[in-house]
Amino acid sequence: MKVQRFIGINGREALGLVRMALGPEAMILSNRTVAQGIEILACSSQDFNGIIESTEPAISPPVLRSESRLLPAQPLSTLNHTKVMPDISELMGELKAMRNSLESQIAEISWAGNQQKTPTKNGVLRELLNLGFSATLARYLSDNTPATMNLEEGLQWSKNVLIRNLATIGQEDQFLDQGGVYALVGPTGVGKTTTTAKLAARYVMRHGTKNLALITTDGYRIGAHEQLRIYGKILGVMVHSVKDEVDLRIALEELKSKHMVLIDTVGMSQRDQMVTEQISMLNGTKFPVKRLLCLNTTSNMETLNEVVTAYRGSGLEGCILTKLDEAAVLSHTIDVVLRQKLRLFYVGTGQRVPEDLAVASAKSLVEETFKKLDFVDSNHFEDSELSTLMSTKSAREDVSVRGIYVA
Ligand SMILES: Nc1nc2c(ncn2[C@@H]2O[C@H](COP(=O)(O)OP(=O)(O)O)[C@@H](O)[C@H]2O)c(=O)[nH]1
Ligand SMILES: [Mg+2]
Repeated sequence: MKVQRFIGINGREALGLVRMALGPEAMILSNRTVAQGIEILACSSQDFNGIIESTEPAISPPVLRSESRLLPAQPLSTLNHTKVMPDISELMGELKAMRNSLESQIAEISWAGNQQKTPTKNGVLRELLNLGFSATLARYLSDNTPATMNLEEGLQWSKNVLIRNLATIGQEDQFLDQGGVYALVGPTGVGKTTTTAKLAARYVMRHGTKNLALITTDGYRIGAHEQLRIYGKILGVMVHSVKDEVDLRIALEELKSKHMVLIDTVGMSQRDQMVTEQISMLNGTKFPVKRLLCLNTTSNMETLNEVVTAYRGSGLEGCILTKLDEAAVLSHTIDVVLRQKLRLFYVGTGQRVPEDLAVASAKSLVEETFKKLDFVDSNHFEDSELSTLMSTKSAREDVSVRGIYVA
């Protein structure tokens, strides 16, 4: 039997790799959480059938012949002068692997048993996974789906839970009329400058140019200042450039009479050490700078999670979702925003300034996500695959769903 090992960053990806290599009939032998994600051991169905057939005679005691392939079944004491010195750490490793595998299999069996009794929960889980939600959130919602509901009601219930738990600003006046100092932060190219210009234009339409100021900290890239300066010129709002914390303090002191100050920051990868420095620069002034994280909705879930974790610092005021017009799915973003408990301010729906910006609506975002329910692609899960996916440790032990209210 040719057993192959597949590792994916999550269960979905690992299963996808198995299917791609061994086809839809592949036999999953074990699955467990490893440092890189989820590991699945699998073989093709032909190989598996082969081994079943070849081991059938083993019901009667095997005849031990020296040339036989069954030789390893011999008791250790009869092995020809082979000195067996088991390495203790190797043994411990194997025991641990066996324990993990057993734990997974027991979880798989008990999970499958429970799900058979509750087909609605099973259906909700399958559809949420197919929509692209994380195993953790899908499982949490399906576990809590009232057992009396049918599938349609269960999915509607899940939708309502998601809508209720997504925090938004609701009305735009909560942001534009209250004013304050806001900095748009996030990785390069997510749309910080464009969104700053969109917000500035919205403010000007409501309150005029007099009480608005724009600041840019993007002094690294050639022409980066220019981008915001051009928008500022069109709007008739002055743009101030700052290099460091001292500059920022001076600028904010000068602009303290302004009702709204929008800061466009330099973009940097979430893996860059400078993110921490940027956060402390923004927190270092006596004027409270509220940070709004721009999240690119075309990114995958792992990247979004990493971005939020890196940019969170001592606390984000909220987030702005960008590039909704380019995103094939929104489940990833909703999942991360919900589990990371971020408040949604706006959504960017295109490149046009200022038209392509809307106040975030939890209902529209969730409705849009569920429109893909009938969408069947290569990632579509079958019921038979769910128990494997849901028995992995990562799906069982994640605590990030704890604050989500289902009542
Ligand atoms: N399709 C689309 N493009 C956007 C959106 N927001 C920004 N962009 C584009 O993304 C690119 C990078 O935007 P920019 O504001 O310079 O990103 P920054 O590096 O974060 O400041 C530009 O080409 C923008 O026009 C959006 O909501 N939808
Ligand atoms: Mg920029």
